[in-house]
Amino acid sequence: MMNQRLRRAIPASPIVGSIVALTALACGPRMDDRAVPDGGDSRSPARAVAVLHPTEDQAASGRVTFTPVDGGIRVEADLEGLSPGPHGIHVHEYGDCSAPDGAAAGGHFNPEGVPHAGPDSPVRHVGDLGNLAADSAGAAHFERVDSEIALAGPHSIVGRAVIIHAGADDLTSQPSGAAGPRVACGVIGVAGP
Ligand SMILES: [Cu+2]
Ligand SMILES: [Zn+2]
Repeated sequence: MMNQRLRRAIPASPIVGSIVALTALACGPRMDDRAVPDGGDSRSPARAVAVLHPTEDQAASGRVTFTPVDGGIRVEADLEGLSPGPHGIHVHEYGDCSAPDGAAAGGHFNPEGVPHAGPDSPVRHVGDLGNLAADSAGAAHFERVDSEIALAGPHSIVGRAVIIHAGADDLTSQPSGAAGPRVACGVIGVAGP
């Protein structure tokens, strides 16, 4: 309205025309608000979190956080309700924990299409985080700085799922380390401050 009135009042002024054009630019979408061409999001959240719930007939639950640090993403997991010993921990492809056995989360997150391996192997699934160790009470704390996973771009784990397995990941068997059934599942989302 205001712009139209200005144009009518001073129809020949190039200065007003420039101001109108600049105002339109300033009010339009900013570059960093636009989605990147691959449909992802160029902005990295400050932190991501997954709250893990037990699959059917299981008791494992906990929380995993993902925080950007020098050298990668710090992964910190705290679980309880596990059987004592090692348990495979992976990021799986889909953020879907709806199936009773956790199967809807799909296979390991593997955007590069490479074989399964251990977390320190130079070639591995992005989702291959190895094993965490539960104590005699069934509690586990896991911590690792990982250089493959990311919170933005093609290796982004946001919107996917963390799965904990009944057994150990042997870090070699294909396609998923023979870690056994899925005992806990949690969707990875953007964490609050
Ligand atoms: Cu897994
Ligand atoms: Zn894998």
